[in-house]
Amino acid sequence: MLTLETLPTVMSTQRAESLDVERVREDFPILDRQVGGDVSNPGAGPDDTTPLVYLDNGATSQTPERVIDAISKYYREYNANVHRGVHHLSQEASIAYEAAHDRLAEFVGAGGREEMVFTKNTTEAMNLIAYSWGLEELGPGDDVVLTEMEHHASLVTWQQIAKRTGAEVKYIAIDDDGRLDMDHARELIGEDTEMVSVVHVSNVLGTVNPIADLADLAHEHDSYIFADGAQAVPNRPVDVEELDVDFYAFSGHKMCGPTGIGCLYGRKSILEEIQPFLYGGDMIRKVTFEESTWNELPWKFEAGTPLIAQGVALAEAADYLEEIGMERIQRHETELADYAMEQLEGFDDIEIYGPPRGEDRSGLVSFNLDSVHAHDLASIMNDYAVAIRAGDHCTQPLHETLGTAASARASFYLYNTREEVDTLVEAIDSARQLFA
Ligand code: C6P
Repeated sequence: MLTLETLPTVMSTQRAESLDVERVREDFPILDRQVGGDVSNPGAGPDDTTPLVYLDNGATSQTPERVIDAISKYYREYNANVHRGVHHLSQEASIAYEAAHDRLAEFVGAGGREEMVFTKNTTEAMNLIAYSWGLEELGPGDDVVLTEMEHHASLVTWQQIAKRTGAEVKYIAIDDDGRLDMDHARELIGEDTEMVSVVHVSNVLGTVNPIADLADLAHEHDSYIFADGAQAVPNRPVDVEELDVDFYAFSGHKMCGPTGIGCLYGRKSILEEIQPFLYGGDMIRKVTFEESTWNELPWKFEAGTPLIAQGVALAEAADYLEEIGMERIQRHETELADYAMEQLEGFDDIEIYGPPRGEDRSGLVSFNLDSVHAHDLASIMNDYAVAIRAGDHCTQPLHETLGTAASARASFYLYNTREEVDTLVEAIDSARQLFA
């Protein structure tokens, strides 16, 4: 019998259970694809003969059947605009859309739907706060503290807002292993700091940053903190209240959801105070020829017809991931990255970026092979039907710090296997021999 005494043991046994990858793979129709033929006509064609090995999950993840079904069900059964009609379909769509906010709020530990704004993606969430809060509040003498490992979504946005307001952007340095230099963080975050904007998990280094410690530092100096969770929410449990952040952003398309939707968590007391980002329908309460007042949260920040199909599908994705278990996904992904690193470390002409194997790092590996440009390497990988990403990964300043213009990156997710890592390593070895 399950008693209070045995419950923790049962739960920890469940947590320890590994993920049944073959079972998970059945949920993703695209993983059956073969590739290699003509690319001008998207979809499987007769010349596609090599089984796909998809290792570009940091760019976008694949979509399980039940999320695809949720999109299809919306369009087949209750497609209507929300908050605008008393007719049956509009009511169904409104209820589902609002419930999707509740679901995503719960998924990341937010207080409720008032704290969960749907945006186009992480980038738009970042711009929303930068424009709504930053343009109003920042001025000469104020600092915005970022890190050297920020994605352009954060770096370019704050850089531009700083130029327009006279504020200064400062960057916390990284050490040789790609971790944040926390002494430098303590030096930079001070009385003049108004915003600390930091990536939770680096999309290049795999570093998992100490967000709660940075939040403490920021709050000690009456600064806000914004964490970019684009590479964190898909693959680890995230609780914004535990992290004690003021803002937190992530994208649906990296967590088994559709493209075109992202989420912004914002502390209710702040969202209530700041101005809207976009103006128009649905975000207003009362409009006269002279004045307008704003709708309640979160609709104040969702102008125009919102992302209805995407919202309900993203809620389905959250259900899917949680049923599998975020801790289990995190462990699986980390094990794959570990296994890949272990093998790549065996080649002395490969440089791997980020913290050493075995540390808390996410399930991606960025690297360079001495003799081969990252783009050429990705192109050879493609001949093996292995999808990886090459380039600066929207982190040009970080790559400058790393002393390279580009890197290759394999990023793993819940449906990847050790055999796929073996294929990756074999393909890299072939590239080496080709260019030797
Ligand atoms: N990184 C990658 O391949 P959007 O494009 O708005 O959904 O996400 C932007 C973004 C913000 N922060 C981090 C840490 C990210 O990794 C990304 C997206 C993709 O690494 C595309 S550049």
